[in-house]
Amino acid sequence: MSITAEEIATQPECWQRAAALAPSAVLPAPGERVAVVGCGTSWFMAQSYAALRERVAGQGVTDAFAASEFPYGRDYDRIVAITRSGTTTEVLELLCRVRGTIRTTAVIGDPHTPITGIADDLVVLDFADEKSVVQTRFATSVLALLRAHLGQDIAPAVADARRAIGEELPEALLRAEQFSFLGTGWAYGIALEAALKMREAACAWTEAYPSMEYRHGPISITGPGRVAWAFGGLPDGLAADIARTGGVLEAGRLDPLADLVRVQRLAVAIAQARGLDPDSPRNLTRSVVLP
Ligand code: F1P
Repeated sequence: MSITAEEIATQPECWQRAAALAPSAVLPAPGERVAVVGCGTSWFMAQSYAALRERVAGQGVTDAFAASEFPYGRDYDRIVAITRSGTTTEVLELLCRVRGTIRTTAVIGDPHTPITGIADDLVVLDFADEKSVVQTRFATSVLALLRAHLGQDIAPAVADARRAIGEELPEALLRAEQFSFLGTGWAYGIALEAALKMREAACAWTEAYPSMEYRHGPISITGPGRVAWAFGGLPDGLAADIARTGGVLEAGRLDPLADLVRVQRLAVAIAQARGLDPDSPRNLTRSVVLP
């Protein structure tokens, strides 16, 4: 079994441990104006959290940015930086630049990295850190923590994750040529992460869109042997539109975070079927550290 697959299987326990940190974690209070930043997978978790905090929990303005695209000069009360490694150059540069002007909280996996001396507050999820280059359990544990901190009960998601780990993956998904991942609200960040996971681990052809944007062009890609995978339900009429393309519709019955676990497993399975090693993804390193 690959290390990635082993780490994927530990997610239900990791999510429970992460959620248990919520009461003591230094994270945004209701009403704060917040920017959430990260790179790659961490940026997508930032997008999901931003949508949940502002639009579901009603806790105030919450924007998400790739660390390299942060709009300096905006008036935020706090920046939350998500970074497993604590070494990603763009994140460190951003935190250094705003130091002393905006309060910063770093949610990290490795507590022995430079970020610990730069961020004002730390939330350490070292139990969810990974040997794998490709992120799975750290990212989802961060979102479990943040959801719990917003007052969500993550027990149903944990139960769904157990199902996601135990269930067989459908043959039609294992054989598919292309995947379009869809989601609305916080599930859009999950769709983006699903697409990235499949690219990183399996070099698969994937795309991701807000569900209602999919009709505005991307649906032209879907057809026989190709998959449209919706997280957290489908807007009215979209299932029929996908059926007309002849493509395979995968409409999640699980919590979107747990459905992402199925995508992670699928990425590992497809990588192995293609003779790739999911523990050594092509052209990737654990973090991007620029000179
Ligand atoms: C972020 C990240 C990963 C990606 C790649 C490079 O790392 O972009 O999401 O898979 O391996 O690094 P981090 O800042 O969360 O450590």
